[in-house]
Order: sequence, then C-alpha cells, then structure tokens
Amino acid sequence: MMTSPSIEITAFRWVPDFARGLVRDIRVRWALAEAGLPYRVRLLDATTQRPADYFHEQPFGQVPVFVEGDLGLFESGAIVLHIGERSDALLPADAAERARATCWVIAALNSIEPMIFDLVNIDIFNAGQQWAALRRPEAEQKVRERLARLSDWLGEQDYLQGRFTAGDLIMATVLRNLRHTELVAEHANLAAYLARCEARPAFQQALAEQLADFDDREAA
Ligand SMILES: N[C@@H](CCC(=O)N[C@@H](CS)C(=O)NCC(=O)O)C(=O)O
Repeated sequence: MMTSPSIEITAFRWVPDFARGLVRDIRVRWALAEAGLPYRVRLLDATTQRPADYFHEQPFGQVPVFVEGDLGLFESGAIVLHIGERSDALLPADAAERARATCWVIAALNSIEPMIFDLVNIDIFNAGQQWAALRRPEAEQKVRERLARLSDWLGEQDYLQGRFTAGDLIMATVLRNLRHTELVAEHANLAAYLARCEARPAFQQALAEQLADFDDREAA
C-alpha cells in the first residue's frame, strides 16, 4: 500500500502566466527533488484572502510553507537550508563549504533579490505607471551592478562554489525573475550558469510539478 509522503508544502492553485514557474514553492520542490525526498502539496487560492489559520503557519500569508510532523517552517531560504541538512547534494559535508553555501543563500536573498524584485515590481506589477517609468533606469542600473559583480565572482566556474549547492539553487531562482529582460544574457557566464542550473533534472522535475499543479482556468 502506498503511504502519503510525510512532507507537505503549500503552493498556489493558480497564478497568472507571468508568475508560472517563478512562485517560490519552486525552491522547495527543487530542493526536495535534489535530496530525493517525496512530498505532497496543499494548494491555496492566490486570488483570495488566505484562510485565517494559515497566518499561524506563515505570518505573512505567503507560500511556501513546509510541514513535517510537528515542524512547520516558512521562508523558502530557511526551508531549503533545512532540507539541505539532510542532503549533501545541497549542503556539502565539509563545515567550511557548508558555511559558504549558507553565505550564497543569504547573498541571493538579501543582496540580489531585492534589486531584482524592485525591477519586477516596476516592469510587471506597475507596468504603465508614470512613477515606474521614472524609477526604472536607476533600478535597472542597480541590477546591472549586482550582476556584474556576480559574473566576476563566478568567472569560469560551473557553480558559485565550484560544485552545486543550495546557494546556486536559490541564486538561480532569483535570477529567473529577470526572464522578461536580457540582463542575465549580458554576461555569457551568468547565462550559461543559469542554463546549467535549470538543466538539472531536479529543477526540471520541480518546474513540471509546479506547472502541473496549476489549474488551467483562464487568466482573470
Ligand atoms: N520571503 C518569502 C517570500 C514568499 C513570497 O513572496 N511568496 C509569494 C509567492 S512567490 C506569495 O505568497 N505572494 C502572495 C502574498 O504575498 O499574498 C519566501 O522566500 O518564502
């Protein structure tokens, strides 16, 4: 008899096309696939208020949440690091390398995602607004500066620490938010890096599983 996976995550039942493949549960799905851990999904409605009791699981009402037994976690970066504790596919066994992988998780979330999200906010969520057009050049410049530094660091390496870690997983999911622009393509090594991360079977599995969970209701 098949038993239900002990790990449950939350995701959205439907999002508009621009967000498909980018919703942050993809990070958790990808980490679980890298670690070879099965999971089940609890789907939530993105278009209405979250149920009141969901705020006890995720203070901001967002996805993803990770639940296993008595442990409930929120924040995709923290969840990926937690999963990484169970798999050296994500966090290397060597203590120093592990700590460096954590650095890259935090760097992606804290030093790169805010700049990229600023641009996404302008281009997608506020497209056509006068303030957005005025703000865009500076926001794009900030992203360019970060990408240039990241490209320099990466150099000819396949991954940020030579081998794939949780840091690359989070970094790749952050960079994917620029898919509506050519900014990553301005650096051949970053474009190749992102393609390399996305070519991993675990990413492809995670992407397919996120897309398969969306119902095919027409965009509202
Ligand atoms: N820092 C959080 C951000 C989570 C987040 O922004 N989730 C989005 C989907 S990608 C969400 O649930 N948005 C709906 C909302 O904020 O109400 C994490 O990394 O888990």
